[in-house]
Amino acid sequence: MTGKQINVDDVLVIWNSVPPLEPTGLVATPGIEQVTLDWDDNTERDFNGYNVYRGLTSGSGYTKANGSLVATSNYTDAGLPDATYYYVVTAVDLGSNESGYSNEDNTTPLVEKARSISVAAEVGMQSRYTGSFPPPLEQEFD
Ligand SMILES: [Ca+2]
Ligand SMILES: [Ca+2]
Repeated sequence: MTGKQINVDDVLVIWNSVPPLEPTGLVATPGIEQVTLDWDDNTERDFNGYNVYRGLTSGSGYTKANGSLVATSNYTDAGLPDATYYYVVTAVDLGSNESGYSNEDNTTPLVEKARSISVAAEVGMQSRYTGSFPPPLEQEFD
């Protein structure tokens, strides 16, 4: 390594001594045994990526859900057992400085088996009743 490269590294260390701002606008949306997360973009010049943290209680006990850093401000957390999940995300810069947690959001993934039973129940009820079926259930069957 030349002296010049060492100097550049020194500058990066100074540049990166400040962690990114915590991400904002995190929203968790349930899917079938998965959760889709979206949040606002970070704009730091030394921004490098995001980490996604998942927990089973609000406010603490999160574990990292992603492997390598997430490059874009969204993430799909797939293969989830039936439970309510609490999420926060952080931003990481090129110096590996990590922000504080974003806002927390939580959701409960849909379960494939329950969804099938609900569809069968709806079809059965529609054949027996002439009245309109409660509309909120229909939103789950996109
Ligand atoms: Ca920084
Ligand atoms: Ca986003």
